Amino acid sequence: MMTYNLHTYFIMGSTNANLAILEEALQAGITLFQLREKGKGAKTGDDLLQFAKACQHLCQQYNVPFIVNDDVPLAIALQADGIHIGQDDAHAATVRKQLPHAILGVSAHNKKEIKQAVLDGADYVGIGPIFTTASKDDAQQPCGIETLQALQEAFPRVPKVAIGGITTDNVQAVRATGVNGVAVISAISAADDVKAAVTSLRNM
Ligand code: 3NM
Repeated sequence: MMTYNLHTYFIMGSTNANLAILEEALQAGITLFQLREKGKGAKTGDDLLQFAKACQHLCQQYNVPFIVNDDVPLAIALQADGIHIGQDDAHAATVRKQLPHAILGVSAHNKKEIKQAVLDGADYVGIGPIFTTASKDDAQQPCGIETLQALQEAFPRVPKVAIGGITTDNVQAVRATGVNGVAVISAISAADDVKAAVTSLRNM
């Protein structure tokens, strides 16, 4: 498995960003990237394959692992560095078998789901949404910093990335819980200045 760092994890798809934004974010020092191609107008088929390849190529240039959200066949076809799945996606233990050497991330919302993710072979868990998010249609209720803190204390050695509504204004409070990293879509993809946004998120 490729070594990876959850610290400043950028997630995007062609519906909320583009290759220029990804390259700027890579230049500014994101540590991990996830292609999450969802929502109205999402690419499919060969369009998706070509876009994914272009994202992967950029990530390789900056030595940042390339993770695919949800799409196991795409991750296999591209030999992606990792795959991230939610609770409603394919079963984590099955994905672990299909991609034995990939970084495997699993979204989890409570102690039970974290325990199961670890048993299934997850390398890290995504906890969220921490705050209200406009970037995920089917997001659960925000859990807040206190729940994140409690989950961190319950499983201090399980690598965790916090997600959902994280911005330069609240990232400090999120990092103070001791989680390994923060994952964002809009704080980078919708920033007026992508470089400044990544720099702030990294340094806070
Ligand atoms: N997953 P933004 S919240 C992709 O709760 C995703 O598991 C979430 O986007 C979860 O940084 C979310 O713009 C959206 O809030 C994150």
